[in-house]
Amino acid sequence: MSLSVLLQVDGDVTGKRAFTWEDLTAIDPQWQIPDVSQLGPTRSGGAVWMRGILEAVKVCPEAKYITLHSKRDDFHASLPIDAILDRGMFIYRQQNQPLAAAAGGPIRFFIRDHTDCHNGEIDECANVKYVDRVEFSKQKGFDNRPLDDDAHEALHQQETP
Ligand SMILES: Nc1nc2c(c(=O)[nH]1)N[C@H]1C(S)=C(S)[C@@H](COP(=O)(O)O)O[C@H]1N2
Ligand SMILES: [Mo]
Repeated sequence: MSLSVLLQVDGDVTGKRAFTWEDLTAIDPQWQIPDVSQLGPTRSGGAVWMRGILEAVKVCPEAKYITLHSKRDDFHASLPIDAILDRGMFIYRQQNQPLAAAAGGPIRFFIRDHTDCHNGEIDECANVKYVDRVEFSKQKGFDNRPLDDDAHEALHQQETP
């Protein structure tokens, strides 16, 4: 197991932190989801609820948005915390291994009961893959999800399997 940082968490938090894979596994069991396929048949692996991360970094009460950043392919989504507090999770493991890139790993954000692509703010497009940084802020942060069908189609064309 490596000690490399997988997830940087910053912004309006009092406990800015960098998480290794081991740090994620050490988050309190009450926030761990051993098998996400129990929540929805389309996903597999183990996750940690977003709330566990919020607690670990002590998010400021003024923070209203969570922005999920993927440097790997420059993809970003910014979402209202309240709307997803009980639905957002970070999928980070396959049994005792880090999540594979083919599954959006090492860390993939996932929202239970999301809507279809561009059907509201909490849509399938917000399930950001390869998340390496999470930022909390008072105002909405950077978001470059595709806005229409053409932009969406172009994005999927450039995605590497
Ligand atoms: N990093 C990253 N995450 C991403 C995307 C992307 O291009 N890059 N596409 C988004 C879009 S538009 C959708 S619909 C879903 C698709 O998830 P899937 O490939 O697991 O079906 O991932 C989202 N997460
Ligand atoms: Mo999408």
